[in-house]
Amino acid sequence: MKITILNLTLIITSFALVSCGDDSGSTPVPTPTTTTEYSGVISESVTWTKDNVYELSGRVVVPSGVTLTIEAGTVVKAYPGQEANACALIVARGGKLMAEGTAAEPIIFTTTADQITNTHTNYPGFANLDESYKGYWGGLIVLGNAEISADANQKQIEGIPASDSNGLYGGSDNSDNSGVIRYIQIRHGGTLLGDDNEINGLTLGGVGNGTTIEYVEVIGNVDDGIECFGGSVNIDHALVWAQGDDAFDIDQSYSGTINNFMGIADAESDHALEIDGPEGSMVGQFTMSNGTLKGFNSNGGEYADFRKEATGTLSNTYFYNFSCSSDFEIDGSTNTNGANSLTFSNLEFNTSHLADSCKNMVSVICDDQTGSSANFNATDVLTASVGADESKFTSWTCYYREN
Ligand SMILES: [Ca+2]
Ligand SMILES: [Ca+2]
Ligand SMILES: [Ca+2]
Ligand SMILES: [Ca+2]
Repeated sequence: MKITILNLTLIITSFALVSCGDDSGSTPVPTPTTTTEYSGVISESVTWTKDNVYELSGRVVVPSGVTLTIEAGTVVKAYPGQEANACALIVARGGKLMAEGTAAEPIIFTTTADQITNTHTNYPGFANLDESYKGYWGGLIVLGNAEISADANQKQIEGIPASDSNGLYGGSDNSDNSGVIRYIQIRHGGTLLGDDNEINGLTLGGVGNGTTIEYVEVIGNVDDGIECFGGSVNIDHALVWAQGDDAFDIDQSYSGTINNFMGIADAESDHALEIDGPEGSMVGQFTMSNGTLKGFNSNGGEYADFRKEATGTLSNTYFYNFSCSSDFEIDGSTNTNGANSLTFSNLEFNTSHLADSCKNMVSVICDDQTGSSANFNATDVLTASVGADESKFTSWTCYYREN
């Protein structure tokens, strides 16, 4: 498929000067002048600039050998699409995304129904849509050549039809570089495609640790906020708010580090953490540290589900506001990856909001713990002494702007 670029609208540039004769005011900010629509494969490297609005239709692919650069402050809006034609931005293996926002000017990926622009008075907060609006488009999918643990050394990513080879991920290069993602928001995505065929806010398939991912917020996604299918990329400063499934989901022996993370559940959320084990012979170790995870006390949001053979370390993480029925589950009677291959340290649970009968959470939630294969070190607290450094999120996320 070739790229189509349509200049849909040309809005007369307007400057927000109250009086033409008054030159003492602040510098006027031009409104975006052009809306540019993309669909299909981007055939050559291109830069998207903040003076335009970019609209995505169907799958938009950054293929091998091509770099998509997105300027700080750029707003990218996606059309809804249906099922196999759901709208997503896909960085294929060998392609690069250089999306370098700043705290003052994050890059926003959202739906065409969202009226936010970089000149909106509430940018980068909400315009007309809040976190409850979900599933208006797909999401951002980055695929790389790093190792995955699966029944083959490359797989087709969820949500992309098997006929599209740009959906393949996995390989042997753990230092693979898919670019830079910094200060971005991903809003209102997660179009459902059917069973086991879902789009997360940020999907990372076999992404290597030459890639930089830091300061990411996912808001109101139907499925998971961030899901890692194998790969070795590290993620710093990630916040997921009001996801429909899990805030952070790990599969296929993801072996990177997620450091300084937050998950804020709503009534529709499932687990804060859902961690699966290897699906092939490669056994990788995930590392998650310095997290703050908020449940939804009345009915939504479980703590965590560590599925059979999950292998790695969760440390310095604070859980609060979860419901009485929430569980912290460790599946399987044995972990053949070796004793102590799943380690929890310095976990704190605040259950002070619950009825007395619900307060002994640590023993309740570990009822599926499996002896030496999982070390558990947790305390019930009133005030957190571990958790995320929230100062990394306060100035640029919707969550902190709106709460
Ligand atoms: Ca998912
Ligand atoms: Ca789940
Ligand atoms: Ca999930
Ligand atoms: Ca999963």
